[in-house]
Amino acid sequence: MVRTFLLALLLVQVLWAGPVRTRAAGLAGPGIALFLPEGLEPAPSPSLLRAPRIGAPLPRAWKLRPAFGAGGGRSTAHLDCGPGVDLYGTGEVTGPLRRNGSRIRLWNTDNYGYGKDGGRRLYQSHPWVLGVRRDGTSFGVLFDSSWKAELSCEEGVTFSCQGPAFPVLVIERPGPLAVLAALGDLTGRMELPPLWALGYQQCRYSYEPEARVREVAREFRSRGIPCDVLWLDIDYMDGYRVFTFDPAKFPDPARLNADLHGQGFRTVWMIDPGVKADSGYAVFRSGAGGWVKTASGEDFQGDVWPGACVFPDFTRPSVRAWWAGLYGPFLAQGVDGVWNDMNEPAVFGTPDGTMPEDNRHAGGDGLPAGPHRQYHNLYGNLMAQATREGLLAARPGLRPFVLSRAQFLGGQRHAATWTGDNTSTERDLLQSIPMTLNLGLSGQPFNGPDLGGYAGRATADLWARWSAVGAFFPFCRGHAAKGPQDKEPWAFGESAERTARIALLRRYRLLPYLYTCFEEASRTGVPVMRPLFLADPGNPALRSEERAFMIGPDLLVVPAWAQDAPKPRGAWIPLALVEGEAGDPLQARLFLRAGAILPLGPEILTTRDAPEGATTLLVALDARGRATGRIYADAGDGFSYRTGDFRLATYEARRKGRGVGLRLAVVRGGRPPAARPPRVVLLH
Ligand code: NBV
Repeated sequence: MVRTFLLALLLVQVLWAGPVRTRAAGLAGPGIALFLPEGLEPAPSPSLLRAPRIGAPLPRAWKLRPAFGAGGGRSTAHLDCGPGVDLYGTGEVTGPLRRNGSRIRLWNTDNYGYGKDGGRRLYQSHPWVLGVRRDGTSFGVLFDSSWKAELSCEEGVTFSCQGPAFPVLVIERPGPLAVLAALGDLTGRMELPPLWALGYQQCRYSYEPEARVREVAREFRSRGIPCDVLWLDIDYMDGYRVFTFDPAKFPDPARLNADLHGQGFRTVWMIDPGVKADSGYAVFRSGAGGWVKTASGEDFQGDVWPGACVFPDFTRPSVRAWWAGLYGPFLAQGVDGVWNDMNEPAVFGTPDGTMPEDNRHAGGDGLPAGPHRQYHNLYGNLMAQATREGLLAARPGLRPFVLSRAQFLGGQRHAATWTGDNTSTERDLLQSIPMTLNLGLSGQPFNGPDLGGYAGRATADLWARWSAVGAFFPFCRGHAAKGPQDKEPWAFGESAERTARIALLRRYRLLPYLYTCFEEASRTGVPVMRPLFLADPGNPALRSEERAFMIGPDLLVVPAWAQDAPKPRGAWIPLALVEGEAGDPLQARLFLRAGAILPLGPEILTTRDAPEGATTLLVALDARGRATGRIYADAGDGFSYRTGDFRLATYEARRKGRGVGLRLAVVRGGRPPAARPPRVVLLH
């Protein structure tokens, strides 16, 4: 009923909007069309790396052309995609993988338990749709506007925003992977993360005081459960003042970090955007003049954790530089990574949980001054950008790791992300897979949900099943809300603990492959975690599969509850990686594509102990008795890889009698191979 009403409302909006002529249309690159409506003011793009320009006329046969409209304070664009098209992307969304028939709101929202607005608006906005036709040929549509908007995949694709006219880009490619690579060209790619960020991460709201953090660290090591990162949530701060430490609960953060480093852990600490309005607080004093303003020009104040707060105006280059500078002394405490939360921005006690839409941002460096309605969706992105720049300035020799809750299309350039405050329910376990997949199909490869569910109580069974499959998500972090229930791997009894240990050991064995997939994503923009249809775009039976998924091109992950899932074309060979996995009914089934070579490492508890490259190459020969595989290795951190200090090796295997012969076919990069060559194991 409500849905029908809202659909009618959207249609009315679109119909009321009178047509607007396309002022110019042409090719901005091979297979990339740019459409500019009448009335478009020149403005920098919120998500593109470079302003696109029309360089050649649009081919006559070009099919997908937006119809622009305007009226009632809205600007719209509608594309008729033709019959038989499957739609994906649209960013961080609840609901099915296949987006046909869905409608979302692009207005970054702190959405606890995905309860607000039926979860149709979450923490991030991606005005982007990927379309796959029956024959597998594909297109992408990018609506280049950050204004408050709605995106509908109900009848074709419609974007309707409460802002001025905007450009539309349409990418045409022979398949969906090529569309995603083009999206990466346009909006930028994730920078290669440090290897440690691919390990398992354990979080809680909040581990406090520091003795509790040490206890969690000890448990991981004594129980032999892999873990690389411990997270410090908001309660480490002194009265929730960002860039401070509670003197009683965390008297010596540098010592704590050093001790954890000694045990092979890294730490990530939270920094929120709200700065306590407190004249005795150095960050408040030093940021004076840089806060977001009300419509009447005062500093806007809103309540968050510390009470009354001001909010840095991250649209201003000088404010981003000031914010970046705050990280120097903070990181000097041995902090490894930073977590930006609440940056939609969330503001308590307001009608919509954020600041007024007519608040003012000053802009700068080409960004025009504008109302919050224009910059709301970019706020988290600009904050993450400043954070990343701060980490880089403080430690120019190390790869920054930043996690940001709010983001916008192109946000992968600055930070990884997670899907916010999900719940410990079957619903959120199941939908965490299509959510992670659709973020990957929207340009963000480094993401995942709170494993086990954040809010509410988890049963041992739900938590164990989630860890069994979550071990394969690109961002792999267990987290839990404040409250009575602990959700560490040992909190649910022996059997769930065993399931988590096996699942995480599998992940750690797969690190050489996972790192190779991350490197590819950072270079080309293709996702790490992929829906099955990317491996076989011509097969319509795969288009809605949202239980089973792939890691990279070769590894198929079938959750225990999805044994009937279809498989992409070709033969798929079952894999065993860790002792005990076959006897655990909750483990996902893993399959290697026949024709692939999978690089593996040993069972380890932290990436600090990871040998470089692979210790084993698992070979799955195809029907012709051949297989190929690639493995990327470098120093695991730092930037020497940019000047050739890496090794990207392509191996080729061939059947030889009853065994297999392996050949190093191509090597890129100047890094020498590991001293010990990998063991070659033929899969049958
Ligand atoms: O900082 C506390 C939490 C955090 O644990 C969670 O991951 C974020 O999504 N944060 C939200 C603020 C309040 C949550 C109720």
